[in-house]
Amino acid sequence: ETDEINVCVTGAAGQIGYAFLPLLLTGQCFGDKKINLRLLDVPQAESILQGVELELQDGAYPLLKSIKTGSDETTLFKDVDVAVFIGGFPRKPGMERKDLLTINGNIFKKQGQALDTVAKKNCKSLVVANPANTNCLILAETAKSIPKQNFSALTRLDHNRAISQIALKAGCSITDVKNVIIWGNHSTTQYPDVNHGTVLGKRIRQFINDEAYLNNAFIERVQKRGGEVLAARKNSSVMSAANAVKDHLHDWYFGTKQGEFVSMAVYSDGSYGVPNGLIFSYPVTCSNFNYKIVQGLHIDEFSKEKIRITTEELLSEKADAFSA
Ligand code: NAX
Repeated sequence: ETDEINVCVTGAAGQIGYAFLPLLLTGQCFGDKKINLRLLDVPQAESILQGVELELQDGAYPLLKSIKTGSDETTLFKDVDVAVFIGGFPRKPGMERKDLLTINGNIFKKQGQALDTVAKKNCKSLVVANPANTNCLILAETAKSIPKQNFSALTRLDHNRAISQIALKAGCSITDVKNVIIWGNHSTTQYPDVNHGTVLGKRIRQFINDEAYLNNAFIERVQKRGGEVLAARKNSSVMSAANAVKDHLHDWYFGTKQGEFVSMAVYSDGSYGVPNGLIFSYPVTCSNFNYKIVQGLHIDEFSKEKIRITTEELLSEKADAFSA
């Protein structure tokens, strides 16, 4: 156990990267570990990356031990402990989902090969770039020498959105709300589930006492929150996404609190009837940079149907991505 950690951020010239790096470098993910930072982006973004590097110097972060920037995965993934995959190809107007899956699939195959070859074998990966679950699956399937449990995709933003909506509705503070779950895909088919959560120690359904809201408006609002932000801000969710990346890494590394769980999209092991080999958002507990899928939760018929819908979508994304 050294006091340094090698972290690579891809898409580091982009928006989420810009908002995330200050959180990383002020110790909010890995405490007071010194960070050897690697920033990867495409060659066309080289000058922007250099600009980011200048600002990182000007931040005078005591935790920033070294910086490398560039567009070559094999150089930048060398000996990494943690890789955060924010870089990807955005959906353009008129583009089919399948084309998006194929383009990003190729990016994640290339990066998976590099990770497989040069990263540490216990390297942990977090995929943010969309379609996040399927990109992560391709990465995990390509980087075969790294255990599947080391790969995750971000659904923490959805999880945080769900907690926040419940806190607003209940008129209580964020820390009073515990154990909401995001199941499935980071997309509008995700299922935000309140059945196992509490507000001030009382079941969410009892505390809020509004079935119509919890079964409809709440779910839809969380599923479509990205669109709501986009419409209002005329730009995507960046600040909140970066914050969720920080929360995901922090809790994975330092662990979740006793009796509490968070949502992470991870390699499915058949839990809750989800087929093996999907990157699926589950309730997890963490300790020491490991997670466990929470077992034994009772899933009612309403929830089963919601979980089935998001599973179907992930299966079809997988079929499209792997048919290319
Ligand atoms: P930006 O377009 O600002 O940044 C993306 C960056 O990735 C660009 O600098 C681009 O040059 C770079 N890039 C493209 N291909 C690359 C490659 N092969 N290797 C390295 N870098 C590459 O997007 P931003 O707003 O930062 O969003 C980044 C990604 O996060 C998008 O895919 C977005 O859809 C996804 N999101 C995922 C969320 C989640 O909860 N999982 C929420 C927020 C966000 O929508």
